[in-house]
Amino acid sequence: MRYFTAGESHGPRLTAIIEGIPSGLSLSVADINKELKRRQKGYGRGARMLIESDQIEITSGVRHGLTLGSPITLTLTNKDFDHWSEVMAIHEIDERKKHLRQLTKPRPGHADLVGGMKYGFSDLRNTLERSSARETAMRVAIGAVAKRLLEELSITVFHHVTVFGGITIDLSDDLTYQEIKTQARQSDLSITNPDYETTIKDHIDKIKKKGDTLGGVIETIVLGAPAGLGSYVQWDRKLDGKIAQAVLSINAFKGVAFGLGFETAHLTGSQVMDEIIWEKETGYRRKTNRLGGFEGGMTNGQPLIIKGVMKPIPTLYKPLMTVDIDTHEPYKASVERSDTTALPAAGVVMENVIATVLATEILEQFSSDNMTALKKAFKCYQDGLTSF
Ligand code: EPS
Repeated sequence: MRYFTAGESHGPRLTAIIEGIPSGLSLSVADINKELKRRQKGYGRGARMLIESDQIEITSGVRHGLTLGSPITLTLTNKDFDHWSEVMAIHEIDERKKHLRQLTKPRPGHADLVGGMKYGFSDLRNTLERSSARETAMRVAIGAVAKRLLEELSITVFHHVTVFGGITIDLSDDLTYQEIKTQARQSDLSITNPDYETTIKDHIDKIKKKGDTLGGVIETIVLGAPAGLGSYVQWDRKLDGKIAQAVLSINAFKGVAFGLGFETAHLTGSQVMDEIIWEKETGYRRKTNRLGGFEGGMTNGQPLIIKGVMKPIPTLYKPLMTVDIDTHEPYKASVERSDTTALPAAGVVMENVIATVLATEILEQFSSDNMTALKKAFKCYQDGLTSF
């Protein structure tokens, strides 16, 4: 399975082509739209989300509700393009209008300056438009297709926010995975403890008034992944490495960790490893899951626990200092309409990029042209694990 995304934030539309999904997977516009809708929610977003109501169009690869095994084309219209049709016109425009929404004061922390230096732009909007997190809408759409495939194999992916703008959410030890999933989904902060809702929302409101932004930590959990996805035999086949790359490719993500992650630096080996047990019905299991479901770059059959840290959004209404690229004079950075925080939305993106990596890995390991063959190969492999 492979894919590409294309499209600028305020351009006419976003597009993706996915190749390698087997035939016979049930897939509808509604399957994708429900994920897109989740990404648009969340407390702290800016006005853009009031303009967009993302609705996918599938223009190839699906017939009568089932995939054909041929490339799947997805398109998403940017409604906001109606307000940007001249600024983002594909055709030549009047020289006098080229300054419309021109960006010459790069925002620290964004791709603006380096992108401009690298591609030789006098208008940094040329960088901003593609580096914008708008692109993640399409990665969620692709992930929704991947999730459909994973669902057929009884693998589920969900997330919750564990640190919101510096506030750590105490997680009750008694919460089941199902409760984590449903509680986070009910919360517009993606948190599992309602006691924190008011405090965090007040915090977001205060930060917004100050013209500043917030980041945090998101934990994504995968249930149902069998042992042995990925491989230790070559560096680039390690699945935790592939997931780390995908998570770090999400706009504003600065770190990723598995299980106890960075905490392991403060612990001894006996406090970190997961003891092995065996039972006839289930085969091998672990007493604990401190390593987050990975050993030797392979899944070990435990739930996958993946944490990602998102920096605060770099577009600030109270801007930091920068340098104007026309004059080289110090200036306040450009102020673009933006969000105070997009942490809950980023959680949906994180779920979906991880789902995409897992689906890709499964299709590599159990290469199948149709879903019946895939399910059979997958089941046979799982049976082999239980009887090992
Ligand atoms: C973004 C800036 C804002 C966000 C945008 C990401 O867009 P605008 O400049 O149009 O207000 O709303 O996110 C989305 C459009 C989206 O769909 O998530 C940025 O600079 O990254």
